[in-house]
Amino acid sequence: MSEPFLLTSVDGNVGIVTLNRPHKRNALDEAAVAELDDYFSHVPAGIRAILLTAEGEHFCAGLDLKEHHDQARGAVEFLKVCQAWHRAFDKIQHGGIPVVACLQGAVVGGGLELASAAHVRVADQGTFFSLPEGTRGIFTGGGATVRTARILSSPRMVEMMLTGRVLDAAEGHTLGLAHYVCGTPKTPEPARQLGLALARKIATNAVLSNYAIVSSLSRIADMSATDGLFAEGLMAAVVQTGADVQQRLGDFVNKKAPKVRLAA
Ligand code: 1HE
Repeated sequence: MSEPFLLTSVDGNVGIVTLNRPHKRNALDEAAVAELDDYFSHVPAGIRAILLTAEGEHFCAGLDLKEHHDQARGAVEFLKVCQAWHRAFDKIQHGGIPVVACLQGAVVGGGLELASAAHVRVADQGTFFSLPEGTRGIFTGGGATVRTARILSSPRMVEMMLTGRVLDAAEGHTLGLAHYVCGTPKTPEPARQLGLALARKIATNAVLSNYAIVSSLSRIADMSATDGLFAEGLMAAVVQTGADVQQRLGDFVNKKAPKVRLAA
């Protein structure tokens, strides 16, 4: 039997999911996508945030081009592969649990599609982003036209795909592909430590607030303004019923809660 693609563990109430195919630069074959789907369909009880990391020098080299080449898939077969990616990545984005991705090295093609499904992205200085589908004679099929285009804007993504431009960590940061950049190239540990710290902090938020944040914003973006405002009100009304709302508000009222301040 082949080694599993995902290594999973638990750190308190943070689930840690590690892409573990470094010898193939964590390229995603059908089995890998099925493992991602399985994990995010059955997140262990009690997990309140997830850290998505990768073994080796590269986060993810995208679609397994060898599998794709060897299978010489027809149109309908590849449509089904893309739909499997869409299902798995939708569970990451809309599963209700915040996902923090730690990026290093190549975040390309389907690797960028995977990173785009995460809610917070922390990159090390050596991270680079690209959508090389045009040069491979294929097209994005893991959700980039929806998720990555919303991060970058469609015109920017068109330019990136046409020219095969490779963005470095600083450019990716400016464009929103990474929310944080830290460490030095080829030393993913600082980014991983920051990612873990952020995941632990996110895990202290109210569960229903986190659910609303990761489940509703992208969906409301698809709605008309009228529908969006109504959905926002409904979501706020549901979050309001959370078990610890009164406690959290009471802590503020009784001056026991931290104030909002810029970090020193
Ligand atoms: C792979 C893959 C892959 C590496 N599928 N096997 N993605 C790409 O176009 C990116 C293709 N990969 C690369 O450009 C480079 O490999 C990297 C920049 C990511 C890393 O370079 P490097 O020098 O560290 O590694 P390497 O020597 O190129 O690769 C090491 C091994 O990983 C090698 O296999 P080996 O058997 O010769 O050791 C590579 O063949 C293998 N490998 N990347 C399969 N992607 C749903 S649609 C999504 C569409 C896309 O994702 S298009 C983008 C595809």
